[in-house]
Amino acid sequence: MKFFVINGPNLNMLGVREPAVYGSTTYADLVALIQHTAEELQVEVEIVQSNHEGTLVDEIQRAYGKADGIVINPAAYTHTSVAILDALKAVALPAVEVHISNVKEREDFRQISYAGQACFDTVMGEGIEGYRTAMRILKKKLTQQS
Ligand code: CA2
Repeated sequence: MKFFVINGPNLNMLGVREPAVYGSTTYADLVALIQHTAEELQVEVEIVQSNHEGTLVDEIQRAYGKADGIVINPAAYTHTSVAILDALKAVALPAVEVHISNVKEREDFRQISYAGQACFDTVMGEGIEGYRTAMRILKKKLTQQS
């Protein structure tokens, strides 16, 4: 079983700025957490991060035929990108949306999630631990399917 974990713009800045919102752990720490979780769950994982909408669309398309499911934090593109929503719909892989912060308690402009409309579950407000939760949820879903 293989997962793609896809991260959107500015998540590479984790731990560098805004620790009150996103915590003080770095992007490298997040990558290590995802890899460790993949080992625990006995799944393969490919982790990607891009600041560019088109690259994120390319990565979602690349998952098609290569991965069994996707965990995605589209970051700011969550709230703007129909292209990412369409890509997730196009590949039709089981996908879980994850957000480090609790977006429900933030600004009005964060209240819409386009990508979330193509995901079967959303995890938010758990900090980077939310990626572990999202990966567990995805593994459970794929195990139930097979
Ligand atoms: O809570 C999340 O995971 C978000 O997807 C993070 C996005 C934000 O636009 C979404 O509304 C919610 C922002 C990611 C930017 O990450 C930074 C990390 C460190 C310093 C500055 C930004």
